[in-house]
Amino acid sequence: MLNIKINDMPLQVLEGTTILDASKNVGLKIPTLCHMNLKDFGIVNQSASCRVCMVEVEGRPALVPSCSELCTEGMIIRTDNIRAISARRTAVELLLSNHPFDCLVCPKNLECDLQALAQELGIRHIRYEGEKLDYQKDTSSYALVKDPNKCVMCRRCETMCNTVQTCGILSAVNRGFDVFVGPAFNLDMVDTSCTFCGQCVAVCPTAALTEVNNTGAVWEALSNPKKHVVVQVAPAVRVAIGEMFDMDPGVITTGKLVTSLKGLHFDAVFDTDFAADLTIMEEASELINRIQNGGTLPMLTSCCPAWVKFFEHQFPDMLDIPSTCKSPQIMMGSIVKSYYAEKMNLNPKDIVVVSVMPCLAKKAEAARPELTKDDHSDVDIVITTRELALMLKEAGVNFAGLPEGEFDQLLGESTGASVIFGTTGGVIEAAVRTAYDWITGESLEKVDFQQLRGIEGIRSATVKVGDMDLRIGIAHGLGNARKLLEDIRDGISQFDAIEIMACPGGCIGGGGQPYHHGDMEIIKKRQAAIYQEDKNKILRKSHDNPYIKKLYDEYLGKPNSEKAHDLLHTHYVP
Ligand code: HC1
Ligand code: SF4
Repeated sequence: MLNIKINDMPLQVLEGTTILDASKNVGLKIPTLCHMNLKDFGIVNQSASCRVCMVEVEGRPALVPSCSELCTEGMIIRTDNIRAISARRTAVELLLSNHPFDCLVCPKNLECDLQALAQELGIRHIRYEGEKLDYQKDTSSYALVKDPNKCVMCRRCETMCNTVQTCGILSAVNRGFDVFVGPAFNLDMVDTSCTFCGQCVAVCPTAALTEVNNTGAVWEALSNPKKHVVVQVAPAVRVAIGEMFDMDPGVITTGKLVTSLKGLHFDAVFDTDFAADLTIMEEASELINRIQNGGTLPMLTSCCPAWVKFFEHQFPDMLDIPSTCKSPQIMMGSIVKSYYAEKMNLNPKDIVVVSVMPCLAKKAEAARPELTKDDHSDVDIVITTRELALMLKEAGVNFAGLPEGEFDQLLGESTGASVIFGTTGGVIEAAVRTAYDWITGESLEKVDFQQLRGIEGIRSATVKVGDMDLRIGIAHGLGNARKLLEDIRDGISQFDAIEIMACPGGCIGGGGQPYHHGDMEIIKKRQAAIYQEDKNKILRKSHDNPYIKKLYDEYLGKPNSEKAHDLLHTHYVP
């Protein structure tokens, strides 16, 4: 233990503690911009580039950045004197000196950390005038927009992309005033191996990286009387959207969400959870088939589109191991434009399927050419949790005060198994619940598989299914996924089934969710809410969903039937 003093307060801290963390532990706030410590995921961005967190250390002639300076025995620190405060103001003024001043129309207006800092530090006048950059925005992808003019070189996106996701897309381009973070040779994002996971967007403090905003397209569809507009909502949205309306993280808002969407006049409000149940029917059948008939193992889950893009780019030699199942979002679109269209006597071309997703990669997934059939896409427009919240704000909806609504049938009923898709470990737990019943011919009583839950990046468990030991691997975050796959390729690990989600925490931590500003407690509260929602359900196994049974009886036949294959399965391209 080290003895230190912060602002005259004697403290004991562990060796290796930074001044910033020591201050935080005793409730002192030192402002930062570049710093990011997602400690449960072992992620720290310590570039110390913004110089906003400067503090005074007795005996040191210059101020020091508290995010990277470690405490030493006897250190005497001042975080609150005028010298430290004016250094912070100067650092922020310098950042603002060449930053665009279009805050009122900026996509990050009121969500921007730089704007918040200027406000907190009482900056009313900028003493410096720097040269403004005038780069083109990169709007090349369906998922994200890169505006180099708003980059403050905090390098948070780089840490996410290169260290956590191991995608290696982002690094410093140019030098001096012209510097910004982008792909090598300033390539368009669409020409890189970007997975569109959106984790760079999730941590960008300004609007240098934002999502492609599709809210205009949704308003347009809703105002077109010739279109039948159907909306679906992903599992993770319901435990996070409340945060955009001052509700506590982890409040379950499923019913309010449905009411809010009906209020926007969608013609039908369906649940992606229904399609998650459908995914389990197909995926569990595929897994059992592979196990019993000597197929390729392990089978990898395929519902996360950033993960799909990652293995297509990084593991082209292993394209036979992922499940061929389309993701629940795409299965829903496919069923809406076939089964539902037939039932409602609608031409699929007159139906617009809108998805509300916690994810940016879902935007790119919907645009994949192989997910287009007979000249129409399975899903037409994807908006994120944040975009839906913005639409509801535009419409003046008092979200927190809404009554609880119910999803529409035929495609609105779901089980607890589908809800847990929203968190790491949930998809495979849902698959095990069904595979167990199907393999043993018995009805599993205890459906909570605690051994598959948690927040560690790579987890493994063996689940007894009758006489069989089902070996399961789980990874979240693409860096963890890479490690797991490399171990499989090298024969170090052997599994029967593996779940991978690209975002830390799974979809609850998706790039389209309300910004958590690095507070991991928020992710944990969303996760707890997902498991609570599962517990609240009367039915907790996908194959018990009566509307899923109806869909197979009336339309698809059996899981993995020819029709199911045609509508619900896909292939991968290296
Ligand atoms: Fe997900 Fe999925 S769980 S991928 O995280 O399989 O986005 O929420 O919708 O499709 O169901 C996301 C969430 C989501 C799909 C499902
Ligand atoms: Fe990297 Fe993901 Fe951002 Fe693409 S979307 S640049 S892969 S962090």
